[in-house]
Amino acid sequence: MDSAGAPEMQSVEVAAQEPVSPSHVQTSSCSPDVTPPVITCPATLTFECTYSGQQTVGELHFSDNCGISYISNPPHYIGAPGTATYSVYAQDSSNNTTHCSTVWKVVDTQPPTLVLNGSANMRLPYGTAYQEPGAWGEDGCDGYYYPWLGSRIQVTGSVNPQVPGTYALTYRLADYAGNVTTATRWVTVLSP
Ligand SMILES: [Ca+2]
Ligand SMILES: [Ca+2]
Repeated sequence: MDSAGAPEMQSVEVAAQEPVSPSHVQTSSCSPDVTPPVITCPATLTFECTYSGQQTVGELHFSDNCGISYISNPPHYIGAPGTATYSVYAQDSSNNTTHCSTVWKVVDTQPPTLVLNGSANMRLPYGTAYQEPGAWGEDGCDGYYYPWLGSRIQVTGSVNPQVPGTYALTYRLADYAGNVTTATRWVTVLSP
């Protein structure tokens, strides 16, 4: 048994504790039972990052000559991209244990959401200074950008209220994984 994994056993409430079907039990070798369970994990799992999310290994294959008493399959946080190895372990009714390991890859492949405050098509009276209404964003992995709006959303372009015409302002928001979303605001300076 992996001592580092022991505390996580307390939070398990998954399919792991399903009873073992009678076909898996051979009672003739159960006194005493010295054979640990057999358990198979997926070698690698890939999850899309969700900033508040958790996952378990999912469907496991396990058996024992006498009967499984416990499978640990605690949920793990998938709120940040990265790679980690997690163990699942099984215990039989005679306290023999065995474990298997899965490499978890958490990825962020989804671009953020970017929403403009105010209209995307503004009309500005001639000679009136342009007031930037701003924008906000959020990302399924990184969470909400609002508190750090100024540092995360880049705006390029400018408006000259002394020169009638239509100007494009481009907003760009990148999540920490580098996925990018852009939006454009059109500002028309009216003729005097
Ligand atoms: Ca056994
Ligand atoms: Ca993302």
